[in-house]
Amino acid sequence: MRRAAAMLADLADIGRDTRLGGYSRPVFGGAEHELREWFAAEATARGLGVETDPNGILWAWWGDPGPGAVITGSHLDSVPGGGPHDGPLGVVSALLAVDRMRATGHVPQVPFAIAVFPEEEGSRFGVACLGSRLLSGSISPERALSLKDADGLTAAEAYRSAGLDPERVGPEPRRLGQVRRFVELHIEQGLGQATLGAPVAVAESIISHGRWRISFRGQGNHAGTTAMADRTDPVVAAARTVVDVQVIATARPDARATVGRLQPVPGGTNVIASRVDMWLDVRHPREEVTAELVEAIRAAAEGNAALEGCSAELVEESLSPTVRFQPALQRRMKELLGGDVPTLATGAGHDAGVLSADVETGMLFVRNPTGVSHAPEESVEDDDAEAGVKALATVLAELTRGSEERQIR
Ligand code: HGY
Ligand code: MN
Ligand code: MN
Repeated sequence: MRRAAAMLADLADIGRDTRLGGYSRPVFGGAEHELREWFAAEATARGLGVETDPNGILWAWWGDPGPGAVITGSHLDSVPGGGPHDGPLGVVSALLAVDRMRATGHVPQVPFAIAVFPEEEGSRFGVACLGSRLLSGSISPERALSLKDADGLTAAEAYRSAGLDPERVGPEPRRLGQVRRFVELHIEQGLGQATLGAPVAVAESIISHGRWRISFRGQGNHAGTTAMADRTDPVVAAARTVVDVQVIATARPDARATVGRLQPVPGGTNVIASRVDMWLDVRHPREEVTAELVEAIRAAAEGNAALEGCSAELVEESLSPTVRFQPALQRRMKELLGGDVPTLATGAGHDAGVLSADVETGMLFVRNPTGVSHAPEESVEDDDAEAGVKALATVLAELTRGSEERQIR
C-alpha cells in the first residue's frame, strides 16, 4: 500500500515557488492544472470515473453517481508560498483511503466520489471556496465570473483558458442534491493536536471569517518636491490602520485580524502613492463580533484617512458564517476512531464549511507538529499522515456500508 508521504513526494516539484519558498499553485494556473491532471490519472488508475463539472470541480466516482452519495476530497490550489499539505493532504488521503477500502474487499453500497474543489484559497480571485460557493449557489455566477486576478484577468477568462464554458458556471442543485455526506481530511492549521498528542482529530466548528478590501485614496506626487505639510499620502493612513487592526483585534478575546496584502499605487520609490489597496482578514467564533471588529476597523481607517486629507472605502469581498459540523456525524466518527479522538474548533475555512449548509459535513484533522500553515514550513509527520488515511478509510467504509442509516442519529 502506498504511503501518503510517498504520494505527496510525487507532487513535491509541482508549483514550487523559488522566490517565496513553498508552493504557489493559483487556480487554473499551470501548477494547479498539472495537479488536476495528476489527480485524474491517479483516480482513473483506480477505476474511478472522473468528470469535471461546469464549475471546475473534479468528481472521481467509485461506481455510478446517484442520490445519497458520500463524498470526500479537498483542494489542490494554494496560497502564495504555501505549504505542501494544505489541500493536497486531503486529496492524497482520499485516493489512499480508496486503496485501503478496496484492500479489505469493501465496495461502497451508496454512490461515492472524491471531489477536488477549485479556488479554495481564493488566492487568485479573492473569494475563498469559489468552487463550492458556485456549486451551492452562495455566490452568483455573474459576481464570480467578473472577479479579477492581479493581472486584471477575469475569472470568466480563466475558466475559458481552462477549457470550461463560463456560460455554464453556476449553482448545480441536482448534483448537490445527490450528495448526502461530505467528509474532508485536512492538515490541522494550529497546535491543538500537537498539544493534545493526538495524530487525528474530528472537527467541531469553523469560526466566522471574511475578507474586506480597504482602498485609501490621496494625491500622487513627487517624493522630492512635495513638502511634508503639502501631502495627502494614503500610505501613511494605511500604515496607521494596520497598527489599529492589531490593537482592535488584540483587545478582543478570540478575535483574529490580519493585513497580509497591501498594494500602493503606482508603487514607485520616488513617488507619493495616489492610492493604497489593503486587504483585511477578520475572524471570530461569533459572527456578530466579526461584524463589530470590521466596523471598528472601518472607523479607524476613515479617521486615519481624514488625518491625511485622504479618503478610505471598505468593501466586503467574502464572508463565511460560523459553521458547526453535524453533531451526529461527529459522534459517529469519534466512535469509529476510538472515543479518545479529540474534537477541535478551527480558525481555518474549508469547502466542507461552505457545503455544510446543504450537506451533512464533517472533517478529520491530521496533526501539524509546528502548527504553522500558509507558509513553506508547514509539515506533517509521515506516521501521522498514515493515521489520517486509516481514519478516513474507516469513516468512509462505514458511511458507504449502506446499512449505516440506522446508526447515525
Ligand atoms: O483562509 C483559510 O482559512 C483557508 O486556509 N482557506
Ligand atoms: Mn485548505
Ligand atoms: Mn489554506
